[in-house]
Amino acid sequence: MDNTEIMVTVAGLGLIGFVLWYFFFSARVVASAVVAAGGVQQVDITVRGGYSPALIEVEAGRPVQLRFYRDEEASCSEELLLPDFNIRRELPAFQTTVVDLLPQQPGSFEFTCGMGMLRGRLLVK
Ligand SMILES: [Cu+2]
Repeated sequence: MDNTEIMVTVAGLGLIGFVLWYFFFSARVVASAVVAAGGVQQVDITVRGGYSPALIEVEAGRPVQLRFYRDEEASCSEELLLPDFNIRRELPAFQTTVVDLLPQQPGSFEFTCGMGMLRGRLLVK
């Protein structure tokens, strides 16, 4: 191998490493619910230009309480939709809005802002 080949190989390995790192760490952004008294699965979500965390893992058959704190006034995030649960909710700025639901079935359920621009996902196991 000459120097160019070595450089290309190193760059390629670096890129692969980066992709693996990215997926590994994105996977870790999945938040599992904290099970509070009464078996309610609570998750705190910050809303600011997106949902953080955007991937939330919960267990089926147990009540879920999503606590959205909207940390901005940007109008994009003022409405929250969880179509699979028929939920449409206003999120007042700088307040926590509690959304209760009971996922009966395992699955992957999207939640979005009113325009479908901000996206998050509830993974029910
Ligand atoms: Cu929006």
